[in-house]
Amino acid sequence: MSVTLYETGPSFYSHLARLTLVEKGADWQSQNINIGPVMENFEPWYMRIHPAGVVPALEHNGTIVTEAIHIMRYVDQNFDGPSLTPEDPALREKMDEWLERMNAFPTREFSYGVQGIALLKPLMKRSYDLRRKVLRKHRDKNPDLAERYNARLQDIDSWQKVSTSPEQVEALRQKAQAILDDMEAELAHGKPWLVGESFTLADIWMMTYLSRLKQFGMTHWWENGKRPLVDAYYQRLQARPSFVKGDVWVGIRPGYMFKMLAPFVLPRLTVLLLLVGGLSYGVWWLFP
Ligand SMILES: N[C@@H](CCC(=O)N[C@@H](CS)C(=O)NCC(=O)O)C(=O)O
Repeated sequence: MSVTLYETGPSFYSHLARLTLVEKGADWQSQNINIGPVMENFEPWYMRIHPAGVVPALEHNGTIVTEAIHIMRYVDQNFDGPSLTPEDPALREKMDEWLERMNAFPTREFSYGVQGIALLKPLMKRSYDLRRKVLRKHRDKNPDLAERYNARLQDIDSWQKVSTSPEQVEALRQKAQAILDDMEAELAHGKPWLVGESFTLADIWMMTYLSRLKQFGMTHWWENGKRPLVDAYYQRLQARPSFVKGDVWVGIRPGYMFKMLAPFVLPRLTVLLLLVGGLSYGVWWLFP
């Protein structure tokens, strides 16, 4: 059996796929796709695997599955290991409702929006512009993929529009907290997991969601008695072996970030140093 997950460490949606594979006890290979400024995800070979050029994508014996929510369900249904979907139809419906709701929450816009403060703002603007530049370059060289690249260009416009609008970002903050309120209410039923006695795909989503909020310094939304059931629930989630095995991120890792940025930054830095060196030599030669 061949199972490859195209993913990258810090990516929210990669976490969902990775954790599902880990919870199933699957054997799989990870292929890292650098979604940093080198934008490996926009390269034509990857756009042929994933039409939107995002991670994750799963390849299972020649079948490609994209979209984290589909990958989670696909892995749960097609792989050995404990079921991550409740047997009881009412509970299954509840799990599905949570999954759909979380999938509809624009994590990407929220993530860029809440980080889009002061110093980071110019960097983020540059990151959207860089994406457009790379997408146009690939589109012009690969006419067979033009539709995919154009769709992605439109997507970048709407991503930037939402995540740079203070009103829309504030609305997302409210929405993110409303999710926590409903989680707290759900957990008040006294069950250990979100939809009952057994751990499901919905819990995998929450493990990822709460960790992302932690990464953004938002644990005060549930700690110190603010939402005590969510607090205890997150502790149970963190105690699962998959939390470590699935490599859940709860903060920025400078070493990893350096590796992600290096293929973009180092060649440019080398050219810059050579130019400065050449120029200095020229000045010294002309005006000894
Ligand atoms: N709807 C997609 C979203 C995937 C997504 O947004 N992935 C992000 C990383 S978390 C990505 O690849 N971003 C790179 C980019 O958009 O350029 C899914 O559920 O899989």
